Formats: sequence, structure tokens, C-alpha cells
Amino acid sequence: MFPAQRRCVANAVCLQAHITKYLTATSTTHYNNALYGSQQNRNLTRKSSSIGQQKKSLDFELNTADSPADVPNIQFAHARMGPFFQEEPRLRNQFSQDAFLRGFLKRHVCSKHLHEMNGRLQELGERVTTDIYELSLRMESEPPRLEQFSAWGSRVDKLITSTAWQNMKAESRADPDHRRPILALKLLTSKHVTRLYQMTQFYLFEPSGGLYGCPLAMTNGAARTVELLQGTQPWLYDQTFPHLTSRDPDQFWTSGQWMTERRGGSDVASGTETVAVEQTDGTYKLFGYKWFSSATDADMTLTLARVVDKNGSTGTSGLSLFYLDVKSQTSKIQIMKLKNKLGTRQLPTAELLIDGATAYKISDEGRGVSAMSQMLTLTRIHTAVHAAGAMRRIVNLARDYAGRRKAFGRRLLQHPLHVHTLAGLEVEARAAAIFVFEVSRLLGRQETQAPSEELEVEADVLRLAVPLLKLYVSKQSVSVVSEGLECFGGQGYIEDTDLPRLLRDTQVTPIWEGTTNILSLDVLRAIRKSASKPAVHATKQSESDTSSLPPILHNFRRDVLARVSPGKETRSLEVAGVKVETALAEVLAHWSRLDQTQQDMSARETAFSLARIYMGALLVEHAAHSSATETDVYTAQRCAQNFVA
Ligand code: UCC
Repeated sequence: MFPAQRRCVANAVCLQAHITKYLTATSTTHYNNALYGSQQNRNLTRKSSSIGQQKKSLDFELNTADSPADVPNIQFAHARMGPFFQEEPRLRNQFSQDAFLRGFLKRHVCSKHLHEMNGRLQELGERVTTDIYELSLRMESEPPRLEQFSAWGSRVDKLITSTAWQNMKAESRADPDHRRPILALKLLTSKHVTRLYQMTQFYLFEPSGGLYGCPLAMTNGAARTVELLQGTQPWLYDQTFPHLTSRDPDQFWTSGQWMTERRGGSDVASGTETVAVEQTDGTYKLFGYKWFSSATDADMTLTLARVVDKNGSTGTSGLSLFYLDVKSQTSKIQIMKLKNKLGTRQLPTAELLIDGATAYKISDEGRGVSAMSQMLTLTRIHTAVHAAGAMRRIVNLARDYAGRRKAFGRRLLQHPLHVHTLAGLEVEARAAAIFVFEVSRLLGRQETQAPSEELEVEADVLRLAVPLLKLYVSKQSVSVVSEGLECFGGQGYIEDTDLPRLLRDTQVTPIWEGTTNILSLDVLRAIRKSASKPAVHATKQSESDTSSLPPILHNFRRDVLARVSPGKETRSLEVAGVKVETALAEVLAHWSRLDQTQQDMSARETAFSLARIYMGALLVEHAAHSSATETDVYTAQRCAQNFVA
């Protein structure tokens, strides 16, 4: 046996003891109810499998009155369907089901705001299982259509979206009274938790959002970009920001993010063909072909183009960022085709020919990518939120189903291997969730707190954490959702159950907003850029062995060590804490020995390791908190044992 295999077997044996303890220990908790079904449901299941119930079921079968007298009254004869119907998994309030999310909020939000936040999330947690979910089903079954020509041959480019898609725009902004918005930007008075609150809303919303989270993500990114440009482009802020953040569905605008072109893809800088010709009034006319506009019905968009002179020459100029008021320019934008995609079919994604649309340059010339980077940060966090939300949803459904489905004489929850598998998925879902929550919290602090040394360190951590979050959680969500489908057997593959949609709609996450490799290179970009800067903070004696690290890695290390430190003082978390620390030391030491080409080649492995280490540290920190539960401790232990290495 190879050492890795030996370690696996040893881990499995050791974990078995934990699982047994875990199941026993949590038998009275809310989590256990979710995993096993409530007592009431258990009684129902027992009832429906009793003999008396079988007789009752037969009464409901088809054609019983037509049975010929010579055929005995047996199952399946003459179109009788038999008494067994599989109970479906129930989607219950997604907030009250999520003890982990509630625990995280309790740790970070003061009691005054927590009460308000919990109330609203509770409400949203219910709505994503009822009316919002219903809308998403309709959005899936009524995908957008494009009517390019009228009956008499005129080019009309009419984008036809379902009423459900249109309603979702309103639903995402406000409740029926238009007073208590869902997913609005600025809600709570304590601003630094606003981002965290917003992203937890999206986390609950995404799996039932029919991909309306995509235009909302781009809108969120555009709002932040416009806010950052307020100093240089106050008119842009005044004109767009109130709409982008409005709680009133009639005033609310969505924004596009048009940066993908035929030759571009990931290589935006050299592949962008769109050009901008300056007009005498200072505006620009854009000409180009956008190959993938995610939600084509946006009211406005931020887009990249290269400024050219009157002869069409670009010189050496790089890309600049432009604001385009789409609504007023529809006659200058042709919808060439709608994209036929594996998933995200609810989204009206299109190829667009821009033929002289008027736009406004909003960045310095050649600084377009840099000016757009905050939009990328936001949409990448949203992508990870979508991925983590999908993981949570499939695990919740699989847990519920395990309490209903009976096979080999027992319910699934009574099969140790199934429970072990489910517990593994739960750990993955929690690791993804805590990564998303913490990055959102850190972003909120950057956006709202006064500058300080602490915030400078956090800025470095965040710069690294965003691509790590996006690349790891997206990739992992495909595997977790796929494994989750298996928990339903063949039913997981059947479209009517709405389960396969979850897989299709998460498969996009490792691809859009930068593929796994592109984001691994972004991690390298951040490290190398930081290496060219002097370290901001004095190095302590104890840290001298890592003083050759680029400052961003140095700060990342400090952050991880600070997070695991309390856990190392706790008996149950000591091993997990040491594992995280050791893994970090190994990865950083290995990194320091690589030359540039080797760093490029191993960028993906480095990124995956750093992501796992960070999640391990977050879970240990969470489990060491005074409010932690036994399940939190188990999660940190299993995470460290399984995937921090
Ligand atoms: O648009 C799309 C669909 C939208 C769907 C949104 C859905 C959201 C989810 C919803 C959930 C339901 S998809 C399009 C996605 N395309 C990409 O993500 C592009 C992928 N390619 C990259 O990320 C590349 O790495 C580029 C484009 C960033 C590389 O461009 P350059 O020009 O070659 O990059 P440079 O020269 O390295 O960087 C230019 C500047 C530098 O700053 P300076 O000049 O000051 O040194 C970089 O440090 O930009 C800075 N920069 C960044 N800053 C580049 N990337 C970043 C970053 N990530 N953060 C901060």
C-alpha cells in the first residue's frame, strides 16, 4: 500500500469513531433533525409503510373498478401502479436549516443588528422555498427567445423573456409593499456588516434565484466601480448609482459587464477588438463584437474598448473603460444570436454587434482593466457565493432525503457509509461557506473602515483570498453537487426533480469570471506585484525565517497563524491547528525554492493548497470560539484531516 493510501485508511478508521460520536452527540440538535427528519416525519414514513396503509394506497390506484373478475386483485395488473411512491425531499426554511450560517453571524454581528438580520434572513429563507423558488422553476421552463426579424423582414432583435424573469427583477428588489427589499445594497446602519449581510442573502437566494443573481452580481460590481470613480466622474455616480442601488423596482437598473470578445476570452487585453472613436462633444462611438453578454436585457453596461484616432489607428493605447446607456442605444446594438448553453439557460446571454453606440470613457486611457478590477472582485465573490449556495442546497436536500428513503430494509440515514458520505459533503459545504462569509466580511471592512495597519494587512489577505475563493469553491461545487445527486440514486439524474439543474448551473462557476488556471495566475500576479513593493510592516524576530516572502504572503501567513492560535490551545482542536500551520509552512517553503517557470507551472497546486489552508484556518478559528458547537469542532477536525495537506 502506498503511504497516501495507508493514510486514507487510517483516516477513515479514525473518522468512523468521530462520526458515531457526532451522530450520537447531535441527536437532539436542530442539525440532527435536518439530517434525520423530524419525529413527525419519521412517524409518517413508518405509517405509510404499514400493511393497513398498503390497502389504503390500493384504493387510489387506477382502474380498480374495471378489473375483470378472473384476474386476482394483485399489484401491477391492469394498469394498477402498485402502492409505493417515493417521498420527495422537502425544501424547508433555508435559514433555519443553516445552523452554521447562524453561528457565523452570531460571532460577527452585534446583537442589535443580529436581531434585525436574523429576522430578514428567516423571511428570505422561507421565500426561497416558496414563491421565489416557483419563479425560478418557471424561468427554467420558459427560457428567453430572440425574434430577430419581423414577419415582414425588418430587423427587430426583440428579446423575449418570461414574465417570471421580469418578476424576479421586482422580487429581488422589494417585497409586495416595496418597503423591505430583498438583496438591496445599503440596508443596515452598521455599514461594515452590510457586505456580509448582502452576501448571506445571495447565499440563500442563489439556488432558487433562476440565475437572476447574475445580473444582480454585475449590477453590484458596477455600483462599486461607479462609487470608486465618484471623485473623477461625479456625473456618472449621480446618474447611475441611485438606480443601481435602488429599492424601488421601477427605478432599479441592472448593469452588464461586457468584456468577452471572440478573440479575447481570458486574454482580454490583447484580444479585445472593440474600438472607441472620440466625437467632438467628448463622447465616443463604439464599434465591436461582444461574444458573451451574460444578461442582455441590462439597462446599462460597463465595457472595455481601445481608443482609436480618426484613421482607426490604436497606436500603443491599452483598453479603457466605458459607460454605455444600453436602453438609449438599442438601435446601435444588434443581438446576433442567443447562446445555447449547458446550463444558466434562464439567462438571456447573447452575442452583440455594437455599431456606433454612444458611450462615455470613465477611466484614464489604457487603464480599463485596472478600473474594472473591483467589478471583477465583486462578480468573482458572487460566483463563489452561487457555488457555495448550490453546495448547501444539495446537502440540505440530501440530508432530508436520507430521512425518508428506505433501502435494504433501513432508511439511508441508518447506513453508516451513506452518513459518512453526507458528513463529508457537509464539511465541504461548510468550508466553502465560511470562506465566502469571511471574504465578504473582510470586503465590507475595507469598504467602510478608516485606514489602519490592521486593514492594510487585511487588504493583502483579501487580494489573495478573492481569486483563491473563486477558483476553489467553484471547482469544488461541481464535485459536491455531482456527489449530492448520487444521494438520490437515479432520481438525481431526472430533470423533473429539478436536481440536475443545480449541477448544470454550478458547472458554469469554474468557467465564468476567470477559469481556474486564469485565477491561479491572478494569485501569482498578486504575489509578484507585492514582491516588487517594500514590506509595509517590520518583521518580528520570530518571523525572520519568512522575511524573504513577498509581503502579501507574509501577511497571509500572519493572518492564518493568528486564526489557528486559539484553536491550538484547545485539546480537541490542537491537532487540526498544527496541521494547518504545518501545511502552510511546507507550502511557503516549497514556494520559496521555485524559480519563476516552476512557480508558473505549479500555480494551480499552490493556489489549491493556499485555499485549503485558509479554509482550515477559518474552521479552526470558528470552532475555537466560545459559541462553537460540537459539530463545529468535528468540521474543523475533519477538514484538517482530509484536505489540509
Ligand atoms: O463577463 C462575463 C460574464 C459576467 C457574468 C457575471 C456573473 C457573476 C456570477 C453570478 C452568480 C450567479 S465573463 C468575463 C469574465 N472574464 C474574465 O474574468 C477575464 C479573465 N481574465 C483575467 O482575469 C485576466 O487576468 C485579465 C483580463 C485581468 C488580464 O488583463 P491584463 O491587462 O493582461 O492584466 P495586467 O496587465 O496584469 O493587469 C492590468 C492591471 C494591473 O494593475 P497595474 O497596471 O496598476 O499594475 C493589475 O494589477 O489590472 C490589475 N489587475 C487587478 N487588480 C488585474 N487583475 C486584477 C484583479 N483581479 N484585482 C485587482
